[in-house]
Amino acid sequence: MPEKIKNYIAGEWIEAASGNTFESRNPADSREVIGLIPDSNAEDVDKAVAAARSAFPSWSQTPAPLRGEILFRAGELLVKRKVPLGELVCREMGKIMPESLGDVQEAIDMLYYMGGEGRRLSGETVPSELPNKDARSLRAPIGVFAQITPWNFPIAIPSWKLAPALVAGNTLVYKPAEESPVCATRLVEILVESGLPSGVLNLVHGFGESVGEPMVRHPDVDGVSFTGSNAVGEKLAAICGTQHKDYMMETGGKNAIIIMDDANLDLAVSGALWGGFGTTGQRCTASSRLIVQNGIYDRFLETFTRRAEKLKVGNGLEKGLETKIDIGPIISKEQHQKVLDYIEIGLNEGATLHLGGKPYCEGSCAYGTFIEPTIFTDVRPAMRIAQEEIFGPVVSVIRVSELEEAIALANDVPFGLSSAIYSQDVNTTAIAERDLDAGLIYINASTIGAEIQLPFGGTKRTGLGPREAGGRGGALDFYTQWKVIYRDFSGQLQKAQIDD
Ligand code: UN1
Repeated sequence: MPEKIKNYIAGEWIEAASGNTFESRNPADSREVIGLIPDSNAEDVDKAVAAARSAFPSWSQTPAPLRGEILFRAGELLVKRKVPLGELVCREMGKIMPESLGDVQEAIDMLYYMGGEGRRLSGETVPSELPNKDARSLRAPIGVFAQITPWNFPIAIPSWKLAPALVAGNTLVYKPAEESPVCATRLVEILVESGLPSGVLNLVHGFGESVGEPMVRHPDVDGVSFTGSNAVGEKLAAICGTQHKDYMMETGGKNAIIIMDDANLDLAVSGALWGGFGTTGQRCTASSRLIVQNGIYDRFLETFTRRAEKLKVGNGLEKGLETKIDIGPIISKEQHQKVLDYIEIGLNEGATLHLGGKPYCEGSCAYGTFIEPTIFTDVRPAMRIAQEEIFGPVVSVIRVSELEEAIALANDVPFGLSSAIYSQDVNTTAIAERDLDAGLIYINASTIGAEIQLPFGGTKRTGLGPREAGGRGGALDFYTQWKVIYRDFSGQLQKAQIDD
């Protein structure tokens, strides 16, 4: 029997107002239903927002170190449950076991980090221009945030949003992706078990139109954080703009690795395989373009192809193969079709299908949504497969002759999330650091694998609003507002800026 999942509103686990449910299924084997999920609507959203609003005064006045301790305890529980949670990530979202454990680890990192921020939410104390007066700034909580998370990092990305917002003293209404609701529920349970008071975090399951949009439009919501498609992010930002809400939208990438003639070939190939096919290409940071210099091109392509051919596609939980599978399924039938459509588009545009390109259906994989690792060559930079986010195991290889040309091509896409370069020349990599237009730059490393203690996000259509993750300069700037205190203890009227 699939588990019956509930919403968590005002400190209670309850069904959706409609009483309806939808299924969460294993993308590696669609015969397996993992949970029956509340199909919520605006009525549930209203209840959740009301609960968050009424919890705000007391939570925002709870000392930040105590708020941080709750997050720290949640981190410790995640450590204890890392393996069963990793298995759930693998089962519900499909990523292979080492990456599923990594997903949980990223949340542990974030909870520990934000736990520490409880004792560090610092502002500035500066001298006043007047005697017997002091001047300082502090970070104040904002209010109720609506948070919407994607399925591709079903534990990690929720932690990026929940942890900084909570340590900063805000209260939340939270809608996880409909594809990974059981993972999100486990994380919320852990936060509740760690001591989060009723109403501070409210979980509402459901779909974008019936839950996400009503959350964003709700007049009592002060700010919105969303990770997902560019189209939805822009639409939600527009709503926030007209309602004077803060927003943070993380919406995609079309990332490139530049491989220069002087690169360490094996290292560059390993990075390209990990960035291109890791998580089945379903990362905003995936390396979907490989921009390779002429002199190394043939050797690179030969080695890259030989190693890509050996990648093992399959169900990451298959007995005996848990550590041998390299590429899991695509999250859903719709996404599977979308990736296959892009392969068709690439062929129609005249690119050469160098490897893969077909659904993978061997053995029990017939019940899942798998695709072979796919490599396109003879890709012109203007082709759609080189411009649009595919979110699948599809990599385009592009040949260049100069560094300047490589950087210009890497930048010539609507997104600017993550760029990488492999070269052993310090001057070459310094120029790349300066000229690559992206929020994350990797030198002699792949485009994936950002760490939580620095801001995550990018330029152009990759995002709107402040950066995710990190502390100052990142998420804490979004989830707090500055309050400046001038305290005059002179007992006289003192006038700043006025000559007496
Ligand atoms: C995403 O792809 O949406 O940097 C997030 C990385 C991971 C997070 C990716 N730590 O690849």
